[in-house]
Amino acid sequence: MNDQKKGFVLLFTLTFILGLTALTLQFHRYCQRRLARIRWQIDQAQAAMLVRTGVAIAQEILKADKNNYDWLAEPWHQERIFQVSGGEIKLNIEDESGKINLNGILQAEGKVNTQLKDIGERLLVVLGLSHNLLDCLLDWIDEDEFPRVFGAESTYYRNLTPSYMAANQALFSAREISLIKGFEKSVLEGNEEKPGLLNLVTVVTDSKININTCHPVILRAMGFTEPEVNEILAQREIGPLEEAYLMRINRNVFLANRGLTVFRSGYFSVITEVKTVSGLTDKRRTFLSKTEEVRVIGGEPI
Ligand SMILES: [Ca+2]
Ligand SMILES: [Ca+2]
Repeated sequence: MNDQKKGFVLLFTLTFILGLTALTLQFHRYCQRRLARIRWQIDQAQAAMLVRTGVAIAQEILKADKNNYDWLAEPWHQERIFQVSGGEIKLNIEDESGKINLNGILQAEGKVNTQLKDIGERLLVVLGLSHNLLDCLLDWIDEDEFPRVFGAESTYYRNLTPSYMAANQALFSAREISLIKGFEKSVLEGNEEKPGLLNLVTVVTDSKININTCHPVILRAMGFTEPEVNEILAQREIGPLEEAYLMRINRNVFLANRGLTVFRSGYFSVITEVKTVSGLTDKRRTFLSKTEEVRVIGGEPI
């Protein structure tokens, strides 16, 4: 073989080796990406399994509560942390029946639940807002496109950027109210002095409010005065409330709200904060009904 041929073979071999190396590197990067994707999918599945485990534990905790009241000093309300083989689960159970059901204000065929509407309006006032804001909420939920005096329908929302339409149906989630005119972020999230509306309202209950667990501002919204609320809170530190006690505190207010007041809850939510062994985190709220058995009725990421 002459030198020219040898040079050609060497050049061909080098080019071949370089090409093969490039291909190998490309394949290696592809495998790494695939592996990362598979690891991510396994992590996601692991986190979902931890959430399901947490919810199942919460269901057992609530099933074990068989007394005729629900009160914040009961075991179901204690925060729990579990270390399991797939990671860590932090559990908190909240009482949805301690909140105001916004969907309940408007009943079938557009009929207004006046008792609940009164509570809703007074709640807005206690939070330092105008009670007229409720008109916007009712317009958002009601089927028609006729705005109430202080309300807003699609004509208003179509002029926003980005524009959208009024839902004209029951709220899917309490967070949906951020789309409604007047329900600004500060109203929803609150501040050091005032609780945020999002912590006080729900869309999943039968509209009955558990007076043993509701926030003090909801007691104010029912019509109890501030000194009366303080007395009720002191009593709730000692034990669950009773009808006779509330009649003594303020007979008229208790009777005015009696149809909506309960001492035992039918609806709860479980907040599961999970962390897989590889560090993936997930936080979600799962809604539970305890009206007959304890069953899952919905959920959302937080
Ligand atoms: Ca109980
Ligand atoms: Ca409407």
